[in-house]
Amino acid sequence: NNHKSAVVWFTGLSGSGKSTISVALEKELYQMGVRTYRLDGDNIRHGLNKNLGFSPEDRKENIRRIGEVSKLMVDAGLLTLSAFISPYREDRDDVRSLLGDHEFIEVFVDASVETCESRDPKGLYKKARAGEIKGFTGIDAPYEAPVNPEITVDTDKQSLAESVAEIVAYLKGQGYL
Ligand code: GGZ
Repeated sequence: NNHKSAVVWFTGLSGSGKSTISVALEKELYQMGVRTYRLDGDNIRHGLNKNLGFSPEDRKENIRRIGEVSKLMVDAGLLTLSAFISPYREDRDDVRSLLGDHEFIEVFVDASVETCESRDPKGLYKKARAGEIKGFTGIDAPYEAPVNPEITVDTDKQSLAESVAEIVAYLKGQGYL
């Protein structure tokens, strides 16, 4: 199938739904015959970036390397799905500059801290509240929401299927698919 390669960059709080949406989107794209690669904490923070933690400097370097890897994936012709908190606007904008506007599609996965905290699939918010994790995004570390993302999905209100459909519609409308 013919598609333009680009990176779909998911940003949002822990528990906002970035991974869930990127997995469901990848399934849908596979059905359409689109060649994809998904980058997330599981294949990046346990490998390439296992020497990095969650200080502002380490998050910056995490996102910088992921940006470079995303660029390689895009050069290889893949529709690349990258799902990281990426809390700093400047770091995301650096990736945008590296890729170029037409190859960087920013998806703001919007959900309130309250919603994410109530989901708390890994119990990390609970630990952060208890002071067992310091510098947790949304609790005692910042999250800078995108100002002008290509796409916003509101997972407080939208279902998973609705969020995926919104992204697919954007990709079709802009000629990526
Ligand atoms: C935020 C943390 C932290 C701190 C560990 N702050 O829900 P998760 O577990 O699976 O997603 C979070 C993941 C964030 O890694 P990223 O590479 O996406 O972060 S960043 O873009 O900011 O570099 C969470 C877990 O790692 N985690 N400690 N202090 N999330």
